[in-house]
Amino acid sequence: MDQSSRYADLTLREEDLIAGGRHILCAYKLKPKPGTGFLEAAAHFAAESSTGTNVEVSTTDDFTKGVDALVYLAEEATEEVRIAYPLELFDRNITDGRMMIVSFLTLTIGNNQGMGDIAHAKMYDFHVPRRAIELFDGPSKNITDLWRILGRPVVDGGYIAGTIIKPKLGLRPEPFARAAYEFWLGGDFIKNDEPQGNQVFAPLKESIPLVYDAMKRAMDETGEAKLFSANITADDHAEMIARGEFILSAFGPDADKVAFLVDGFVGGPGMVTTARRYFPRQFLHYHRAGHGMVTSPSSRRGYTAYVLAKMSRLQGASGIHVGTMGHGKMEGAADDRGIAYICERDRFQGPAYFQDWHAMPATTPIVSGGMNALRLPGFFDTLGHANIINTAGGGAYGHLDGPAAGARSLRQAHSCWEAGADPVDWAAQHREFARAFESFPGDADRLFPGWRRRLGV
Ligand code: RUB
Repeated sequence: MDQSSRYADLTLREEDLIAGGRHILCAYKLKPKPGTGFLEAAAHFAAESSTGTNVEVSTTDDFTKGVDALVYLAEEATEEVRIAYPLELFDRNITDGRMMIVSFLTLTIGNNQGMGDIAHAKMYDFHVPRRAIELFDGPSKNITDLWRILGRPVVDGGYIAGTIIKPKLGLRPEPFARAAYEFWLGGDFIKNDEPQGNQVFAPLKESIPLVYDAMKRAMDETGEAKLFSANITADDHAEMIARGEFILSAFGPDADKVAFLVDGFVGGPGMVTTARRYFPRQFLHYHRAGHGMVTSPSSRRGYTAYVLAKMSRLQGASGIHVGTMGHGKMEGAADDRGIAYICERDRFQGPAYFQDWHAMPATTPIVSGGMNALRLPGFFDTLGHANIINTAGGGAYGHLDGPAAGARSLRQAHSCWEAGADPVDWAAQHREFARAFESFPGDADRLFPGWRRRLGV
């Protein structure tokens, strides 16, 4: 059944929809299955994503038609489909009238993902009007709060050198805490790797007090504040809260130095909001393991990493992983910069829509995945600044001289970039950075040919 007479209105102008402020707009790349017309498929997609189904139903009335999602742009040659969703369609909390990302997803990227007449469709951008921004929690904390704790300027406070405790799994509480202590001697921020929680060989109630002890010793020795991002991911929100409360009480007077890590993609929006609402005074660290199954450019379904990051800011992530823009081990390229910019800027022109955040606080880009000191200067060039949290697991624990040296090599890489210096010249004057060349010789050969001769290695 062709529903385009009801679910498409190509006379609607995007600038009017944005100025009206009554719709969420979504941009997709969509391909119908053979035998279905492009506009027909797009209209069916909009119907399934709002008030309709594949047939007319007798219960539809005039009010219903007033909240239809409408295709307002359909361009077969570019597979471009844009849909306007009236704000009224989206579910609201009974407790406080606020909007929820789960409802946004259920409608805009829900049943429409499995339709028989659609070969594939992927959302690559969306626009939220000011009213919707008012109705989402947004971040309560971000890098500004971490800079304050670290005693830095609260504007442009700079690079936060971090790591992920490695190995990913298999450390018992004492070696785990020792690994944390050693990194903190040279760096700022440590996160649990995302599978680390309450394994039988490393019970959380044993590990966390030892980690706090390690933090205190490292703070005493360095005279610097330190930060720990503790994983509270769990299926059950009561378990998340129990973990969070235990961790806060274990860190006692230094609980402000604790962030909570949640695996927001596999755990879903409910998990993120549990952390955001129950622990609004902690930095909410959104880890996105698993996202590649939908966000990868090889996937023609789901949504992009840009969309994921933008949703995370609405939900209230203090920071989210934004990839490494082609410099690390995970999939990515230089034009992924927008993933960081939509999180951190007040306004940004995305791939389809210009978004004004109307002063919603920023979400901090977290840069992670295969990073080490040698890769950082190039990364900062690509991003254009260094106001990020970087977690380098292998890049710290894989340093030949151990994690404290690994951490220092990261800081030296940052100061090299800040000084605009040639990295090999910088290495000649900075031992830990130089030893990073020997620790990661494959990267050194690729990025800095001739380094062995110049450093006399
Ligand atoms: C990093 C690591 C992180 C990834 C996730 O370890 O395993 O979980 O960063 O990817 P290492 P992303 O530093 O040893 O590579 O940050 O792209 O979501």
